[in-house]
Formats: sequence, structure tokens, C-alpha cells
Amino acid sequence: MIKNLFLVILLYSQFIGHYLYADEKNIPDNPQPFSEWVMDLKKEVMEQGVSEATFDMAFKAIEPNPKIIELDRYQPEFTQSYLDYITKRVSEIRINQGKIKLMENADSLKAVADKIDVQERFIVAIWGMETNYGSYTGGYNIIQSLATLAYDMRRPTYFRTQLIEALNILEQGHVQPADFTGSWAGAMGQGQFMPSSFLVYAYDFDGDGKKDIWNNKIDVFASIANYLKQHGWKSDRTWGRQVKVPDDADALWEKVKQTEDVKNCSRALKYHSKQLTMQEWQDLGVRTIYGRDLPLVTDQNFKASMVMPMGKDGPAYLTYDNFRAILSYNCSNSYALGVSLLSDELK
Ligand SMILES: [Ca+2]
Repeated sequence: MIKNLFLVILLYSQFIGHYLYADEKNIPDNPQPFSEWVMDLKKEVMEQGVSEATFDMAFKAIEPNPKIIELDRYQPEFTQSYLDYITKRVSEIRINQGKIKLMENADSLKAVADKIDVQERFIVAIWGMETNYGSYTGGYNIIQSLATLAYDMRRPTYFRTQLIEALNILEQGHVQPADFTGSWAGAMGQGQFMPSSFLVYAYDFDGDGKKDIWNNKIDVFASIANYLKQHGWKSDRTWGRQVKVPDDADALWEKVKQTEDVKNCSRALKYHSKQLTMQEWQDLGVRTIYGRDLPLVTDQNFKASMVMPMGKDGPAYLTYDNFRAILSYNCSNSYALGVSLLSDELK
């Protein structure tokens, strides 16, 4: 019973991060007319240092976009399976393109990797997973996306904060209003940063005063690397590895399953085992995919958690701290494994 339940939960729980929160259907309309709402917002942000010129330029001809609300409410009836996700997102084409991008941008990537201390292949893998190496960044006007979602009553506080940060980004002159585009949900540029993340983690690598994650690749690479670095990345380590588990995977899971509530990124980390040392994993009969002893068994400070995204009959992965840094970028095991497996192909 327990094992079946575990399997079922795993199979149906590998949702993809961006579609997660559209579960409330009956959202009331905002009683305030949009034009009035915009005037209130203008007053608020001008008190916080956004100029009238910036605000008026940003909000010129902005109306809520019903298509964004439709996308926001969309909840797929069946979530995509891990295997479908990996097959589509870590395709042969994407792997080959990634190898080309690594070569084409070798100098910029090396400069960023040396300075920020994150391996090139992980920067390229995130770039590839987020926007197909900058070729699909979403064509939505960021102010319109965020104004639509902030005016809407589902998550007004969160999106209002993001909208105010977006106006600050314009005020600081990082990007021209015409280039200020991204996803319908407000993720911006080639690394798909939300405005609040942009202000903290985006990185002006070429020193021209602009954190340009839309059109300047070295700023894109540095911003992705800086995000990982600030979330605990260790460049002398990888993300983790696929492993062989003992024949009785259920018995193993019984011994290693988590018994405490997970606080951060729980929608992904609740499917991970406890974090154990490599010696503990070794003693439980876990081996490399080639059947050899696990690495790092002598380091008692080095811990890994196991995740089996397809249940006990599918692949098992031991994931290290760097995997958690990838999860901080997008809290989805499928996403983080996609980045990880793509990065392995780019070695
Ligand atoms: Ca720059």
C-alpha cells in the first residue's frame, strides 16, 4: 500500500513549475476601474522615486490583457510526466545547439565562469532550458503582463510588488521600454528573471551601467551564474548523479524517506529523501550507475538526497547542494533534472 501510494504520488506530482498556482477558479473582479487603479499606483510609485516620465511612458496605452488571465487560470487536466518532459526539453536538437552555443560563446562564458565561479555548462543549460538559448524569451510587454496580474484579484500583492520593481528597472535605465519584454507571467529576458530577482541577482558584467539580460549575452551569462552563486553554488562540485539502487527499492525508501516537513521549495523537495552522507548511501547498497563505489565517501560533511521521479522502477538520482541551487531558480524536480542532464551532455 505504502509503496503504491508513493509510486502514484511520484508519477502524478512532477508538475512543471510555471503552471502550479492556477488552482483557484472563482476569483472576483477588481471593483475599482483600471484607470483609477493605475492612478493610485502612479501616486504610490512616485513616492518611492519612480519619475512621472518613466511611469507615463511605461503605462502608455496599457490595458489589462484578457489572454494573460486566461493563461493564468489554465490548469492542465493531466500534468506532463517526467519522461515526456525530459524527452521534449532535453532533446537531441537542444543538446546539439547547446554544444554550438558553448563554442560560439567560449570566451564570454570563460570570463564569467572564472569571475563568478560557476561552470560554463550549467550556465548554458539554464539558458537553454529557460529560453532555448535566448531564442524564445516571450513577446509580452512586461508592464502589461504585470499590470494585468496585479489588477487581477488572484495574487494582487505579489504581482503589484513585481510591477513596482519592474518600474524601478525602467527608472534605472537597464532597458528601453520597447525592449522590456518577457513571459506572460512577468519573467524577463534570456534568463527569465522576475523583477524582484533581477534587482538582486542580475549582473552588469561588461560594466556599461546596464544589467541587460535582454540583449547582452555576457550580462545574461553573468546574471544566471550570479543567481546560482548566491544560492550556494560550489564550482568544484556537480549537481549529483544517477545511481543504482538495491533490488528492493521500497525497502531502501522506507529507510531514507523524509520524516520532517520541508520548508523551502517544498513542492519539489518533499519528494526527496533525507540528506545522507555518501558513506551512508554506500552502506545502504547504493552504487554508481556503473556499479562502482560512490565518490566522496570520506567527506562526512557532504550530503546527498535521493529522488526517483518515475517511482521505484525508474531512474534514481542522488542530488547534491548544487541541485538545490538549480531548484531555487525554478522549484520543480523535472526542471532541475532537465538542467542537470542537459549540463551533463554539454561536458
Ligand atoms: Ca551591462
